[in-house]
This record gives sequence, structure tokens and C-alpha cells, in this order.
Amino acid sequence: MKTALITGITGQDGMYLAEHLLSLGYRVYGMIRGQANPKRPQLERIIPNIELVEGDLLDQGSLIAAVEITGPDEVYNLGAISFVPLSWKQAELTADTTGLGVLRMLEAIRIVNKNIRFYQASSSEMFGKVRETPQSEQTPFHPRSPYGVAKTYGHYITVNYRESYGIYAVSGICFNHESPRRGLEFVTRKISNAVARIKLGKQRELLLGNLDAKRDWGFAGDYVKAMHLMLQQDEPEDYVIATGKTHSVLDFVQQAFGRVGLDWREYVRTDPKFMRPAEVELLVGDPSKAERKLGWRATTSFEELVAMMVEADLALERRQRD
Ligand code: NAP
Ligand code: G4F
Repeated sequence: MKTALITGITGQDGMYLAEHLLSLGYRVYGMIRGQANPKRPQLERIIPNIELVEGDLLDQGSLIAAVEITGPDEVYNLGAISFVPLSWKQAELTADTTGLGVLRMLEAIRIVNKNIRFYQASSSEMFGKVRETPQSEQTPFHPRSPYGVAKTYGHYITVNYRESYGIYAVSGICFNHESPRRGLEFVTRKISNAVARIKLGKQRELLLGNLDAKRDWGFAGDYVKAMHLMLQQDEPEDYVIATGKTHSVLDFVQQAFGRVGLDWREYVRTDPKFMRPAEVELLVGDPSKAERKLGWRATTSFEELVAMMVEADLALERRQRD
């Protein structure tokens, strides 16, 4: 039986990855932070077989202890400040958590056991102001937010520990992936939840920022399978994980409102407060390396993803009173 340690266990990807690894027969430890993390009870209810260990990406000693206590074969570093707008407001915390947190986990592995395989959650945000389309493993980075800059540091320090110490350390350069578990602050879930609430008469309008931005949106449940596959190869390499298709925020809006038979123009307004100091206008990934070498491909279409999220939010909002 293999053992995995996952940081970011309370997040969207952490939960899907834990479920996937448990289904493969892994022993799964999730690293949880804080003295009374409010997400802990829900996590333990949804994934009863998860084992939790305390630790924080800001605390080197806690990471060394977490790795020593759990004795993992594989570490998946999914923990981060992951919301791009927050990274302008708390740039230093983002650099510390999303950037230096990667270094601290790599140091824990180097000190405790260099044979542990390491996955880093890199991001298409590193491409930022894109130099070419579609974006592949060879596309140069030009991050546009403190988050993107921090992820770029995390990406290169992972390459560096692979090259310096021979650690099996890899990055998945994941494009946007969503699900009913996506945080309400991200645009897809903000839209799907608002559509459900408007349909049920609980909300009157939806305020959004840039409707023209384009993203390569996939389903998180598909993407965590690629993360696992990346740690099962003979050679450690980085991979772009994407669907290869792009849609605008407006496409998502139209699809989501259409799903419940409403005309989006009656409900959606733009508000400058949701515009960003520097925007990433277009992302679309080239997943051909992952398809060729990992045998991985996204299986959920854009239309299926929108439908899944709207239906889940309708069910959730019907259960909740306000
Ligand atoms: P998410 O839902 O925002 O989850 C972030 C996780 O990081 C939470 O579990 C959070 O724990 C944890 N965390 C925050 N600060 C921490 C700290 N100081 N120490 C330890 N853990 C900390 O993110 P996600 O969507 O699952 O994404 C997973 C990873 O993939 C992130 O690194 C993200 O940047 C990256 N990524 C995501 C996408 C995407 O489209 N989803 C695409 C590319 C890359 P708390 O509950 O305690 O706050
Ligand atoms: O959903 P978003 O906040 O995701 P964003 O910024 O693309 O970042 C996500 O994907 C990255 C991978 O590329 C991850 F690394 C990162 O951790 C995160 O998971 O915004 C998507 C787009 C942006 O262009 C934004 O300007 O939607 C636009 N948008 C328009 N109105 C909005 C809104 N975004 C949010 N969050 N809220 C709005 O009201």
C-alpha cells in the first residue's frame, strides 16, 4: 500500500485527489492548518477514510514533522493562496505561502527522505500575458499577478530541486478546473450559484467584472487523475494539463443561464470593482504531451461542466433556506 501526503486537503483539488487515491488503495494523509480549522468536520464527513496531520506551509518545522510522521511515498503540494485578486491585496503572504511554501516542502523532503516523489500544483497563470497560443510546456512565462509570480517561483524551485538533488519532483501546469466544490469566489461557481439562486427567487442580479476574459475550463475530477499519473512515470517531467478549448466568461454566463431557461441580459451587470489591475486575457492549453505520455485527456466537456455546476447549486440552494 502506498502512502500519500496532500497539502491543501480542504480545497477543491485536495478533496478530489484524496478520493481518487483512496479508490486506488492508497493510505492518504491530508495536511490541515490552524487550531480549529472550520472545514475539518465537513472534510471528515465527506471523506471518512482520510487521516489528518497538522502543518502549515509557512512553518518549516511543521512540514518536516508532517513528512516524518506520515512517511509518504508521494507528496502532492496543493496548498496555496489560490485566489488571484487576493494576491494583489496580500502580495507578501501570497509570495510566502504560494511561492516559498514550495521551497519549504521541498526542503522537508530533502531533509527527511529524498526518495519521496513530489507533485507541485503549477498554474497556467504563469503564462499570463501569453507569448503564444496554445500554451505548451515550452511557452515562456509572463505572469500578471503576484499569485502568478509566486507560482512561477514554485515552478522553478521544483525544477531546481529535481536538477540539484535528483528528487523526483514535477509540476503539473494546470489550466482552470472547476466543479461543484469550487470556492464561491471564483467566477464559474459565482455564476452557477447565482443562476441557481436567481432561478429560485433568492437573488435578483449578478455583478461581474471582465466578461471577455477567456479560459480553458475543465473538470477538477479529471485533473487530479493527471496529478497522480505524473508521479508514476519512469522520468520526472512537467506537463500541461488542459482541455485544449477556450471559452469567455460571457460564454459561461450564457450557458449557465440558458440551462435554467433564463435570459442572462436581465440579471447580469458589470461592476468595476471586479476588474483586475492586470488581466490575463486568454488561456488555452496544449495538452498533447499529457495525452501522448500519460495517456490522459479531459473527459468532461464545457457544456457538461456548466450543467454539472448549475444542477449541483440548484440542489444545494433548494436544501438551504435563505
Ligand atoms: P483552493 O480550493 O483554494 O484550496 C487551497 C488550499 O490551500 C486550501 O486547502 C487551504 O487551506 C490551503 N492553504 C492555504 N494557505 C495554506 C497554508 N499556509 N498552509 C497550508 N495550506 C494552506 O485551491 P484548488 O482550486 O483546490 O487548487 C489547488 C492548487 O492548485 C492550488 O495550489 C492552486 O493554486 C493550484 N491551481 C489551481 C487551479 C484551478 O483551476 N483550480 C489551476 C492551476 C493551479 P485552508 O482551508 O486552511 O485555507
Ligand atoms: O475564476 P477566476 O477568479 O480564476 P483565475 O483568475 O483564472 O484563476 C484560477 O485559475 C488559475 C489557473 O489559470 C489558478 F491558478 C488560480 O488558482 C485560480 O484557480 O477568474 C477567471 C476570469 C478572470 O479573467 C476574471 O477577471 O474571470 C474574470 N472575472 C470576471 N468577473 C471574474 C469575475 N473573476 C472573479 N473571480 N469574479 C468575478 O466577478
